[in-house]
Amino acid sequence: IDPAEHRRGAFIVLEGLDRSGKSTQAKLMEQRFVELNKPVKGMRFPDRTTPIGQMIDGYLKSKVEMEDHAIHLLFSANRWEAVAKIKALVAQGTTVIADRFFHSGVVYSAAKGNPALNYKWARAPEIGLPRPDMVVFLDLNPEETARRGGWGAEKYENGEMQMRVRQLFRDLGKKDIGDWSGEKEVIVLDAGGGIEEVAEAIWELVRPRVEAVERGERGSLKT
Ligand code: 2DT
Ligand code: MG
Repeated sequence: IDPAEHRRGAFIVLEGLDRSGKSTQAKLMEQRFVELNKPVKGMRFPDRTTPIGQMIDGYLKSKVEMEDHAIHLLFSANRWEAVAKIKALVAQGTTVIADRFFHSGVVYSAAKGNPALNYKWARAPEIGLPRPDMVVFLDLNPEETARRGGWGAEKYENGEMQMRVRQLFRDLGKKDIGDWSGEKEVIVLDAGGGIEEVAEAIWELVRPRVEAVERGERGSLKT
């Protein structure tokens, strides 16, 4: 038996402000895996294709209003409904690259400044979700992302909100995940360079982590 057959895939998440290049970079990372003949699957959150995702889409497009806690729980539910698929893919050895995951959930809700919805409350429904092997935050000044255009049509796409989101992500860059591994919640990466330059910088971070997963050093997916 080839032990490689039993190795799990990695679970990698890209986070960033709107228009920070996440989707482009997720695609480029996916291509690297394809070129290396490693099985890979891209996912994105919110997944607007499910019934819950359609409700979220309506909210983000301001077609419906929703109470802050209620929409938070829908974003979370939209992840929970994908858990079985993520676990199955990873277990079969496929690396999953997600464009946003629960850190966006916690940070965007906490950034709203609703005193009844703090970080701790927002984190609670995410407890038990698979924990990514690595979360990379593509750090960019909101003034720069605004310059890239295509911004302002959806909820949260305003300068003030984006500033708060950025600050909270940067704070997570200093926060330990709390399991004594010394790993941080997110790795903050300067995403101000060109597309290829940023892709290379992401790959330099991700590759060794993926290789550690492949060597079996990181055990099974944590929660
Ligand atoms: P996209 O532009 O990437 O489609 O995201 N958001 C996202 C939340 O508020 N909570 C979440 O849990 C997630 C995954 C970030 C649409 C917006 O939804 C925000 C931007
Ligand atoms: Mg967006």
